[in-house]
Amino acid sequence: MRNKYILSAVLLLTLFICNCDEQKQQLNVFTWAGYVSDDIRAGFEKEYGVTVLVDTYASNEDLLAKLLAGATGYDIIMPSDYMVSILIKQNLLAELNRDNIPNFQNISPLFLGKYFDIDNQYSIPYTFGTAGIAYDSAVVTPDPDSWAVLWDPQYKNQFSMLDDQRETIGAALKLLGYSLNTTDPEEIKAAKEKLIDQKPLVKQYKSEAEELLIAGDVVMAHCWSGDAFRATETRPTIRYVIPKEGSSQFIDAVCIPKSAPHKELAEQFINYLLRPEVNAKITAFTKYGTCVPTAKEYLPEHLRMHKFIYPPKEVLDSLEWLKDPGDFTRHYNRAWEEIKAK
Ligand code: N2P
Repeated sequence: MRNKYILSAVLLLTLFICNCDEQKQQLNVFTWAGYVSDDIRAGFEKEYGVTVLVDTYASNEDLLAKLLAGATGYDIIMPSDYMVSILIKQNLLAELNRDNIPNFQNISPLFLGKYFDIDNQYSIPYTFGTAGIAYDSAVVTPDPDSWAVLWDPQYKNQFSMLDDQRETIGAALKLLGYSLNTTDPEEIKAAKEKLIDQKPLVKQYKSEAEELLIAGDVVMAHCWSGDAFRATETRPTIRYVIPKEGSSQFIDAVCIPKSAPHKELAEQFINYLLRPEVNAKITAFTKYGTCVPTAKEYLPEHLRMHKFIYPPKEVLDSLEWLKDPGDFTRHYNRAWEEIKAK
């Protein structure tokens, strides 16, 4: 009799465990490469008893294309500023329930109320950074200070450009002295021609440029600040410059798509990311800036004020935010298609 009891207890327990396992929620994160580390993921999984799956994209336009094509499985996405505006306009984002995100109060006001989501109804800031040129100072001499170095034939096949239409057309626009957000078809045409001229020199268009730099596949890369910073850890001769003609700056945000299967869990994840000690891990891993001032207490000294993250004022003054060009986007799209097709 006693054995019978034990047996049924064991059976019940097994059923219970299996059932829990079946019900284990899965949080699907769609983000940039190198943005969510294993320990951030694992920390949340452990605490919430869920699974976190991370998938990556190379550009904001890739993310948009996926969502417009009807991808519905994602709970968390990380668009940049101008793409947040576009996704809001396309009605693709869910409104955030702040009751589930009490750590919202940890965010510095400096990163809130931006043009792309004035009341932060749909987005919270994740990181910030710039685009520029990473180069191996042991090979590329003298230290470049202009986008023009990416048109120098002596570096043929030794550098990469971002696989990102706004950034890469943006680099050519800046070299020509134009705005990143031009709506003048002539200026777009000039930038397109510049990039078509450059194409025979380019080894690869790749957004995960740190991989090429670390492997030594390129000695120079058009890339984002944090990725350059990460590359320096393996190759200390790598430096990063924001060209004198100016460049882009960005805030990458965390948003929840309207179609998210696990909205509340996604909000809990956002809240977790905003804990100072977790947010510090984001900066320590991504090498992009933190929007949570108290996270700095958990950061090693060299990451608190690093020049890759905090450029000097005169450099900051030369930076532009990418903006949604509205209907004019089709000119950027077409130029990019033509460049890639050449
Ligand atoms: C990180 C890419 C940074 C995203 N690998 C730039 N918005």
